[in-house]
Amino acid sequence: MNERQFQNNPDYPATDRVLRLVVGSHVSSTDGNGDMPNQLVTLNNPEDHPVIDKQFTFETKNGQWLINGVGFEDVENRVLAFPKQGKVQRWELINNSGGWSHPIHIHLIDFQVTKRSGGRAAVEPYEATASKDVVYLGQNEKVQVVANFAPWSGVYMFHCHNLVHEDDDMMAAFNVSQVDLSAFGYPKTTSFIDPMTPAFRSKPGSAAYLADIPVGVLKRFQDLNAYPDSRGVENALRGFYATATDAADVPVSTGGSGGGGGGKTTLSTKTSSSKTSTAT
Ligand SMILES: [Cu+2]
Repeated sequence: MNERQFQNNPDYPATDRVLRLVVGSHVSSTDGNGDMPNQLVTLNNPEDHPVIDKQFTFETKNGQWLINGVGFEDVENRVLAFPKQGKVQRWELINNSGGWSHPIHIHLIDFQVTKRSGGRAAVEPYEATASKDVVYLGQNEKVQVVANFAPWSGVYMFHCHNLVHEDDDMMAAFNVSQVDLSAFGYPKTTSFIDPMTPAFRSKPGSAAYLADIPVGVLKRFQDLNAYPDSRGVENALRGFYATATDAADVPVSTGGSGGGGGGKTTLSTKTSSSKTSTAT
């Protein structure tokens, strides 16, 4: 059964069961509703970057689903890209198969879908008007995506989001190099992805600390005043990354030992640790 005829995807028993949101004409409560903004946010697209930095072919070989011949269990080789923190890269995603398609999900970044050749040979309207973190790589298609690899350094996954494919074993990783934050008083080994960094480590649950959360901790976050000007924060980050020194020689800490200075694992080489730190 394939009544909807979306490429080669069969209809399963609940394919057509989706959540439907119904916008009614009667409003029973306006609690929590702010004013509609006069203008919706403009897309924060990455700068123009025509060079293809990486090509990834999604294929099946010997009963496995692989990316450039690598599966996620191949811990020695699964880090396939090393973008620099805060820099723009263009990736080309390739599917030479006429029998399979792959929804490709890239962690950390929001990307701009800029080109599709082969297959449907066009960027869909819904892709052109939004930032995406999944792109549909259809049969015999090549898709180009452009992204700013920010704001965090560290190791992140990218994979096919078809469960059968990602579980066996169409998943790999990329390692975003760190920038040098020592000018801001952070040791060179500080990684903001590391939950064991002392400044961000969980604290003992004393009564005094718990009492400080609503009046002290939350107020400090509020006083950062980051969200009223998110675009300003993004622009400040871009300005910083434009001149920041790459600190790729500094190992990204996985925090594995629990010690402040320990647990450092070099993940920027091919002999990466199996304890790869990943985002959700
Ligand atoms: Cu797939």
